Amino acid sequence: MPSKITTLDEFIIRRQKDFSYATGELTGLLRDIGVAAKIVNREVNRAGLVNILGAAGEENSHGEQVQKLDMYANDKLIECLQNSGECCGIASEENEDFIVMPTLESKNAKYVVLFDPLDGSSNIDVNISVGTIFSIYRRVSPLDGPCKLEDFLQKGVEQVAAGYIIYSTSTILVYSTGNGVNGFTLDPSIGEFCLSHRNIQIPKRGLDYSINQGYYSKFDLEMRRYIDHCSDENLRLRYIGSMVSDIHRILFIGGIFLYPNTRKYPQGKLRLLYECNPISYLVEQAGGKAINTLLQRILEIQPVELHQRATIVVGSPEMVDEMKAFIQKYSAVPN
Ligand code: AHM
Ligand code: MG
Repeated sequence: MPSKITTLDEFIIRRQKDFSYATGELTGLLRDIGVAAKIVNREVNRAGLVNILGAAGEENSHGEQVQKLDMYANDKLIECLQNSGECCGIASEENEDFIVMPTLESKNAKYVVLFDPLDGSSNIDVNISVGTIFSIYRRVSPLDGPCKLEDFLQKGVEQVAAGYIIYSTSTILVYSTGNGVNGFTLDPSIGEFCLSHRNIQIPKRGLDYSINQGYYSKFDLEMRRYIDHCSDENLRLRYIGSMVSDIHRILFIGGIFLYPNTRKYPQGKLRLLYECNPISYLVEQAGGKAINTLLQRILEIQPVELHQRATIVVGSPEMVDEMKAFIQKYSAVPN
């Protein structure tokens, strides 16, 4: 007899009961994100029809302006989160400043949501998987006023939920509320995310390393030594150039992902709030580790600005520890 399907909505409602203080707001937010993900998924799947439907910046056959997909995803997420009034503010990689949500009289929204609407979006034109990354915090400013910058500049350890959606051969939503990591695959025939990967555990080590090795000569000595070591160990280099996709693979079969400082990006390229923190939270929840190249735990870095960048070394715990030893041995920076 086939086992009963659990939809994302059923799962989050069931999980809500695990939190004695839960009021349903967080549940509502996760559902909003699930709805936005379905809309973005539809559009990502139609991206190949761009010649028929019109390229970004042009008019389509209906005489409407066609948006770039990352801006489209950004708008849809904001729209879905705004409709339910469950959050008091939003910060997006695509917006310079944070957005204060109009407060609904009936609600005293106490969460802020941060996201990268379409990570790796340069890959869309060549049909390579991309993703949406999100992160949720409880506000720290007084409930009776608009949200403030300090609500967004919280350490990653304060996240109450984080996750991503990968738009690939199938569309999968992976999230955690601090009690393990679960994955839900979108069944297009019924339009529902269904529980498909329960309690994801990252293997202690894997056979792959993931880094843009094209920048080898621009990396610091310890990074070059580590890459040489990976090669000596016959590890497989796997780098998609779409962080969500690389992390998704690592969560299931193990491995390590690195985006260190380069000459072009002395602080690293990836954003602390929209990319590094939510991914690090998920990986830690699955039993992995995440540090920067100064050996600080990513989730303990105090953010000072919304679009702050960070270096990152994340993945299977034993591999991150091994990388750490290379930094300790070869880095010119005392740590
Ligand atoms: P984006 O947010 O502008 O898409 O940039 C983030 C992406 C990551 O998904 C990916 O890991 C990285 O940039 C690739 O950068 P690079 O081309 O320098 O290797
Ligand atoms: Mg991004």
